[in-house]
Amino acid sequence: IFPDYLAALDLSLVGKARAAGILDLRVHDLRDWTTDRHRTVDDTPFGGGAGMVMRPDVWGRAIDDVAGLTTGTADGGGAGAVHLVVPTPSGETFTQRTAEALATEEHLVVACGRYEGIDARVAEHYRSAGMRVSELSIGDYVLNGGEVAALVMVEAVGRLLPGVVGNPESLVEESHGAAGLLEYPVYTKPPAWDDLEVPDVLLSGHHARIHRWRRDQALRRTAARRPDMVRALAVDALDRHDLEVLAEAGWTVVDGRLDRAAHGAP
Ligand code: JQB
Repeated sequence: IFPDYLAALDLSLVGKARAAGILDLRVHDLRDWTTDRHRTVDDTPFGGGAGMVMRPDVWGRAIDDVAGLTTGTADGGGAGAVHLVVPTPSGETFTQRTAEALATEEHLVVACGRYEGIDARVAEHYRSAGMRVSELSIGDYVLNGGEVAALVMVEAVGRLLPGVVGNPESLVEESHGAAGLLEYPVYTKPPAWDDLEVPDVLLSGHHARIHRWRRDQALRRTAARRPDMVRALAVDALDRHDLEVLAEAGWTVVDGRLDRAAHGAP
């Protein structure tokens, strides 16, 4: 019901991909599928409670049309040709893995709700019709509607499409990040800014030392910021030096898994 919220999709990388014909992206207004004078999309929740819920009948007409399920409309693949994505705070977490999976899909429909969300029968109905339906959350915080989540998902998925990110090497480097570490810190000119200098090793031209320094930094950052990622590391993919860096950062191997090193006496 807030199509203007998605105007940002005309800008940036995704906007360029659309202009280049790599991506066909359309924004719709749910109220186009209302039938009453007030263009109503919501009603009170059965069972009581605060707020309003979006009506399944309006959403059903909208999704049938947009997904091309109405006889005589485009696509022709039926429900199986479309993957319906529903941003919701109660969904499974949208991650880079989710983005990679969605990037292989031919046709995504993203249903942006408002109020207390969309009547649960909508997801149920399209699953029963053979459509893949993913109820996804972009993280553990509360938004007022699905539009911002849709922007996040479209950007994350769109940049994985061949030809969207200018330099495919940046995608390769990130998939190293998918090997389970945060990225190392980056620097550019000037080499001295106020009293802050770029670390000497990066100006040295010693590629092996630069590589080791960056890995150390990635390990230290991950150890300090993301204990969940440290615990998920495969210990046999770490070398002796990695384990030394992690030990300095307070992590030790216990029963083949990384764990926070014990402090002081028991
Ligand atoms: C309505 C949304 C998010 C879509 C994602 C995320 O539905 C609600 N339930 C409880 C509180 C607030 C709402 C409002 N709301 C549609 C809708 C919130 C998505 C959302 C989301 N994806 N937080 N909130 N990570």
